[in-house]
Amino acid sequence: MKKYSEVAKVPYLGPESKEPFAFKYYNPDEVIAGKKMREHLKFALSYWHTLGYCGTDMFGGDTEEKNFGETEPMAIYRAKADVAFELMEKLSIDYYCFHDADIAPTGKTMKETIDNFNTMVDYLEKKQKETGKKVLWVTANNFGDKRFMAGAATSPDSAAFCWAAAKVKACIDADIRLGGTGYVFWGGREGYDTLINTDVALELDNLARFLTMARDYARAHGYKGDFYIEPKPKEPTKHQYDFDAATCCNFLREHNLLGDFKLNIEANHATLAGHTFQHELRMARVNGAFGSIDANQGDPMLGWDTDQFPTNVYDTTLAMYEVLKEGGFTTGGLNFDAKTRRQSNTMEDILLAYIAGMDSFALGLRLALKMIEDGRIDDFIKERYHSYEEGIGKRIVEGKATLEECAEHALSHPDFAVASGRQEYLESVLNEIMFGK
Ligand code: XUL
Ligand code: CO
Repeated sequence: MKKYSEVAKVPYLGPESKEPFAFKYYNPDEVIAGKKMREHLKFALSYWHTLGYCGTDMFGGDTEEKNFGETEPMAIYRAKADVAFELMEKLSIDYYCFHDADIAPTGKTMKETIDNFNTMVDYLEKKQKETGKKVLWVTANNFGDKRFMAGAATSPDSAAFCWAAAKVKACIDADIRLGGTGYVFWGGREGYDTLINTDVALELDNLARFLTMARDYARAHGYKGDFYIEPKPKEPTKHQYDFDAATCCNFLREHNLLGDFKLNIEANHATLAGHTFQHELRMARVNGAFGSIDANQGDPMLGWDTDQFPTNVYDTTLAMYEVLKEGGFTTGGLNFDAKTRRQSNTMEDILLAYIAGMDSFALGLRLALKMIEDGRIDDFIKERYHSYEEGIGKRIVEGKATLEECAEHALSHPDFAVASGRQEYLESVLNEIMFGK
């Protein structure tokens, strides 16, 4: 197998190819359904996993090294940026996403940390100009530092709330400078471990106050993009307030934030909440809150966030079906919030993991288009609800029918049988679409 340094740019060689460092399904400039694949998919590199994570787990330390030959802190972070852009180039990835803490070293004081951050934002801006790569979204790491051990916006200590505000302000400034179209809030420790020490009502109201302040600051400074909440039910806290898509939408609606705020749906967070990835995407869509995707997958045998590169093509197909039904991404895209396994500890593995994830979504896109063109599934759903297109059903949907009228309908009409849902048949149709010739 080739070395990382020997791979200049990963080519598209098609499904017949056996070359490991080649795309089999992702052909970035191929136009399908009126758009280039790179525009349908809007892939993004996650800075934290790709340039930060070194294989540590609960029972053991690093298995790889990501200082890229440097020893001085700022030089290390410049080297990480160089490798990020090199990887995007090799992989034909157009976007990247980062936390403040991913791109620059933490200083001794908040001021020094923000100065380091701004110096690295300058560096990234220069690299963007040289390469044409873009920021998909920025976020603040308001969960790693011990000051956030009890939360950031939902901390019992207002000093932590303000510390978080300083970091979000710097990140919004960076997002605006770098031309990002999204800003993410993942409530890493916005939740609780036990109710016997927690004022839930105050914490939730403070979370809304924090998001409102951030929105108002960003809009006043010319930010035109979307804000996204990223739902996750648990980990690191026992219970996180942004449990799932439906919970987040209710919270955003209650606090008049829906519209400015949408959702960033992560596959592994969906499964931790006891939902499918497609369910979370659908819930975001029906609430008018579909924004962006953190592409990864969990392990059904493990109850934590394993952040694996997505390779389950059923999931990527049904996810891309939701994206296509939504009319595609606007501000959002597919960010690989995914890391290589602890034992996949080389730079070659990072390339191979991205190729696997990108190809799985590219194949998902091709198959989702096939599903829509085939039409049997959409037609079945339409037909299943046809009783709402005429008579009493139509009056119900139009909001004209009363309870008395519906009751009268039941009394004055013959008995009826609900038609079969045909689940097994439809599953076989999906298999035929996915695996048939
Ligand atoms: C954590 C997670 C984060 C967010 C950004 O589970 O998904 O990486 O995407 O803070
Ligand atoms: Co995520």
